[in-house]
Amino acid sequence: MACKRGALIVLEGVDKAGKTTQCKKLVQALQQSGRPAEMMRFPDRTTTIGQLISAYLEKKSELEDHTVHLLFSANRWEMVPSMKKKLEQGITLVVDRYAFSGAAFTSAKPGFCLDWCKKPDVGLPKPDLVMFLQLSPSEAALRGQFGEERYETSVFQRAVQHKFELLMKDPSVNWQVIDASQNIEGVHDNIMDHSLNAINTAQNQLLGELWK
Ligand code: NYM
Repeated sequence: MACKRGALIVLEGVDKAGKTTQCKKLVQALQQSGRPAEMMRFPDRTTTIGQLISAYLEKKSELEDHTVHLLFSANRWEMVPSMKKKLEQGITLVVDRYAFSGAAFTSAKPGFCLDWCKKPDVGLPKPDLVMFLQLSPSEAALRGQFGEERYETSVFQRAVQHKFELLMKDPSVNWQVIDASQNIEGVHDNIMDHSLNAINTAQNQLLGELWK
């Protein structure tokens, strides 16, 4: 019998919500419990496309807004063959940001509608679970200054939060909101519970297509 597929698990949220810390802890906990798991992140800055994106985020280059949006999407599509292969091998993928960040960040710019922003990512592997790490702007501010990269201002992050709220209204995606204001272990326990459920359910389901 073919082995059971892994689950595609995504963590989303505004900056400083603790996504990267929680992704690492989740992968470690899954591995320790004997479940094969690997972490991925978008943008993946290691590819040729990812390097263009990275230079843009670091303000070392300028890119037209539609162009960079399509590059973020292309950076996901270029990873699809290896993602599918790993999932088929029974590896659970824990992903730090995905198409939801893509749509939320670009549509927070003037002149972009959410619908256009979602289009390039239609048909990507559909996550079995998307956890949104919820943190109020005032709590995020307590976690220190924003960095120097593009988009790292509180005004822009509020606009992004609003776009995420619109995306979360879509019942075709398995959204779970996680209270990210708890301590690291509390947040982790919550994330682990949801992830174990998703892994069990995904085993018996085909991988879906996002927003299709
Ligand atoms: N970002 C991330 C986008 O604008 N579009 C996308 O599709 C993705 C995946 O890039 N501010 C933005 C969100 C972040 C930045 O930051 C990447 P980090 O710290 O590498 O997650």
